[in-house]
Amino acid sequence: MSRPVDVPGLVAQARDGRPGAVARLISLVEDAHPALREVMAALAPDTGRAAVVGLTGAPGVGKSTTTSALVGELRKAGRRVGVLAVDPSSPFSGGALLGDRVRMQEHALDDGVYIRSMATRGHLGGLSWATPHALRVLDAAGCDVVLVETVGVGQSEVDVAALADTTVVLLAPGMGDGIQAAKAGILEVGDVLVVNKADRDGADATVRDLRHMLGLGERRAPGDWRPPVVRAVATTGEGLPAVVEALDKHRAWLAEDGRLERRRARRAAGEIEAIALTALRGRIGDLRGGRLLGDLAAEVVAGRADPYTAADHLLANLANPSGGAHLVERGDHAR
Ligand SMILES: Nc1nc2c(ncn2[C@@H]2O[C@H](COP(=O)(O)OP(=O)(O)OP(=O)(O)O)[C@@H](O)[C@H]2O)c(=O)[nH]1
Ligand SMILES: [Mg+2]
Repeated sequence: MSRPVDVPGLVAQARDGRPGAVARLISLVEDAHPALREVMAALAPDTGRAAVVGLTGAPGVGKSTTTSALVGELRKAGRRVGVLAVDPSSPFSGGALLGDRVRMQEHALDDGVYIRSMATRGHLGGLSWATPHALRVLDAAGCDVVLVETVGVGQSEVDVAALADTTVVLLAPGMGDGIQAAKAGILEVGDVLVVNKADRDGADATVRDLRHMLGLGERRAPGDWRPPVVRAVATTGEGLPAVVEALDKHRAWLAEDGRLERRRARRAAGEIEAIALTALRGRIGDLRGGRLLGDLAAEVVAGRADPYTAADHLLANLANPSGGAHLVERGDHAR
């Protein structure tokens, strides 16, 4: 499966913004390819420039349409844009996101735009390291802004916020969207709130509700960020300049007082932890020819050991795999 990869060559091409190389590198991420370690090492010096913007919101609220409109707006200003459409519910690329790709086709021939769908379900921990790795690739490839859209499922809203420098929460008029978002804790992660579909009835009421809710939750110190509520019609591009302005303002606010560095340090810590945990799981799986965990589980099921003792045993074997201590021989299960 893992055919040899010319990492230095690919990385050099990606740094020049060559789409084929960027695509190949992100595929390596999706495949959890063994060459990733070398890829990430080679990319590291070129990362840290891109502004990462996450877009989230309920299904159908207009995330993809807004992403596409944002690309158009950012391109007017000559900025290089990456788009990562992340589907945490699917192990396949494309699929659910195919429709989005079609919509994105107006940007397909623009070499200042790189668009990619990515499936992350194949990985333990879902988004946990695949998306940050793909962000590194796009960052090193010279994207000024990377837009990350997730399919609106469950916790992914909050996950995407943990990855982004700036999180855009999209809402639409009606359906008590604002209230639902507040309940789900989505409003808290929003640095910019966009009321999309403002061409529909009820947009004013939704904006008012949101401002009210944000006011209620307010315990802000001077200098704290106040999430602006911006009205937009993604299908026509109306309001999109105001969205970009809000993103830039948030970016400028982040640049003060080391906020951006702190956010990124938190993100890097999560990424390191995710890699370490994945490695740890792999090592646990490999213990005693891949049988130790199963053997211990059988002991626990049979009532000959408790799960804590079994876990201690697993950890002891990790620290000293050749130690050869056996749970049963040690008599930990005495009963
Ligand atoms: N009237 C109106 N329709 C919109 C607007 N923005 C998006 N739509 C429509 O709403 C539908 C859903 O838009 P998408 O952009 O696919 O929404 P999404 O949030 O990406 O949806 P999922 O990826 O399925 O969660 C499409 O039919 C869009 O054309 C808008 O501002 N006004
Ligand atoms: Mg979509």
